[in-house]
Formats: sequence, structure tokens, C-alpha cells
Amino acid sequence: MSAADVLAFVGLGSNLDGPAGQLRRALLELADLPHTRLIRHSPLYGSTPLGPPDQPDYVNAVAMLQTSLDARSLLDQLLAVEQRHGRERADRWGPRTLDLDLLLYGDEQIDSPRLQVPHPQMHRRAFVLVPLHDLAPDLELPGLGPLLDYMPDMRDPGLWTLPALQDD
Ligand code: ROI
Repeated sequence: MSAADVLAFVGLGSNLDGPAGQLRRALLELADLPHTRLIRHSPLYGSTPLGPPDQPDYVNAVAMLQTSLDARSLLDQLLAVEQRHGRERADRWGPRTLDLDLLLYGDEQIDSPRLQVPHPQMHRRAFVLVPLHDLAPDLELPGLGPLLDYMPDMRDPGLWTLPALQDD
């Protein structure tokens, strides 16, 4: 990792059009981004929807990237991947084919209209916290403190693991 490289974490979510396949293809596309390496990703998890309950369950995961892109360029790349998966940003809380959230970008705190890092809701969402913990249990969330302080009650996290090579 060169001095210019940053570790970034991306949350993936889908609940439409073969969610597990959407995530697997998205992971391949993340591995292919310019100036970026996919270091590893969490298992895929099933999760109950946060928001309106009258939508399908989600599949969620988190990816760890090493990148020399700046945060905004990385965000642009993530939006382009979403677009290729037919993402329409219609309903803020509605179902989606692919959602890619830039969760963390090194130890930076960014608060601009287009980009907030750490992602403002991440520390409240089991479907982000649990896969992030799989990748980096000792992580510090910039401005928030240790990831471990936010881990959900694992007796009922609304989250379950999916078989590694499950077909949709
Ligand atoms: N709920 C779950 N379980 N997983 C998501 O990725 C997800 N994404 C969303 C909302 C609608 C908030 N609910 C979600 O954007």
C-alpha cells in the first residue's frame, strides 16, 4: 500500500432482481475499479428491511477497498456501478436493485451535500455493522469511536448468513 492509498469500506445492499447475484456482480465490478483493489469482502447476509415492511428482504455485505482515488471520485465510480445495475433513485426507503454506500474513507470525516463520511446511519444498522465487524473488528469509526461500541444485540439482529454460493 503506497502512502497515497486509503482503505475504504463500501456497504452493498439489494432486494430486487436476484439480490445475491446483484451483490456478487457488484463485487466483481468493485474489484475492477480504476486505481482500486478489492482487499476482501464480508459474507453475504440476508436482512429484514429497515423502512417500509412491505418490500422483499435484503441481501447485504461490506467490501474493503484499497484505493488511490479521492473520496469524490470513488463515490462517482460507485454511482456508475449502481447505474449499470439499473438503479433508479426513486423512493428513498423503497426497494432497490443495488445500493452502494461509501461508509468509510480512511480516517476522514466528510460532510458535504453530496457525501457524508462516515455514512450518517451506519452505526445504527446491523446490516452494516455486522459485516463490517467481520472485516475489521478493531476499526475506529472517525468521530464516533470503536466499532465494537455499536454492535447490535446478536440475539435478534434481523440478519442471517446466506450460503456462500447460493443461487437466487
Ligand atoms: N434495509 C436493509 N435491511 N438493508 C438495506 O440495505 C437497506 N437499504 C435501505 C433501506 C430502505 C433504508 N432499508 C434497508 O436503503
